Amino acid sequence: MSTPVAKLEPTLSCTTLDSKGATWREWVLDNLQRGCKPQTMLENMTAKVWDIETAAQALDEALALLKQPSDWRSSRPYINTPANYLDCGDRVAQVLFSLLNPRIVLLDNLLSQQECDTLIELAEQKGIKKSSVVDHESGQFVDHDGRSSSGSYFTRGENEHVARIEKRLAAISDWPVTHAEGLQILKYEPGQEYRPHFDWFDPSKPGSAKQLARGGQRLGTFVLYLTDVEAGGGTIFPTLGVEVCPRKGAGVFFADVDETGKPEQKSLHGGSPVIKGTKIVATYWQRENSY
Ligand SMILES: O=C(O)CCC(=O)C(=O)O
Repeated sequence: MSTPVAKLEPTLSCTTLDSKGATWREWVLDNLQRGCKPQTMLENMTAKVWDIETAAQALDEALALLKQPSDWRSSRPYINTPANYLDCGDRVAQVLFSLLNPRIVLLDNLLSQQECDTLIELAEQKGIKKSSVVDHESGQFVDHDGRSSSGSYFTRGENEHVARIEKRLAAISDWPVTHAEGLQILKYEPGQEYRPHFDWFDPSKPGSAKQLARGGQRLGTFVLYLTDVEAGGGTIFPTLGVEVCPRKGAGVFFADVDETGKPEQKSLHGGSPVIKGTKIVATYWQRENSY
């Protein structure tokens, strides 16, 4: 027989666990005591009245109450924003916007103006070519109508400049620098865009196997803005109705997977057409495993 819920240390704060009433509290505690997996319970809870962050918090509170291990959350890059300024190790960025679910954080002053210019110069020295996309069926890089930008790739740690920026991004998102692809530079002239897409690889598509075999799933994305853009060129999240306007030195981070590690449907995003000016961004993708 399970321990009666009333006998569990009532002094522990369970604000979130209690927020949907006694029946939910009992359901959560009872199922955890029976050995149900928190991830499965999270799915059941979010299919009913809970939103994912609150449900996850309620599960954490219940696990603490039951003195059960609390390491059930999927491990993924995550930016904590306890204050409006974020110490990046070698500089301080300012938090301008933060969304919990899906996790999106907009940071200003992530790169200095000089760092942006140097990254562009280094990319131009390598050569900027028409961008491609990964074909879901074949796993090959192919041209695509939805992506009219041009770009260039750095390998991870290719030079000191790139390595310093990667180290900073890894530090603020608490994710190893080894678990990431090299920076990708994208350049958009007026009229060019990147239509809405997901950065995660769809495990059900044959072409994803090749991508997933090296480094596993993409878990988090940074888009770093290397230029100011006069009009257009925002990073759009159509499902959320959110648009991030480019600003030189700023960067947006978003999670590609949810709390349970599943592809985040709300991470649908794209680069809207540039109307006036030139938009140049650096994209940094963080992987599940060493890449
Ligand atoms: O250009 C942007 O704002 C977004 C870039 C993007 O969607 C990507 O690189 O996956």
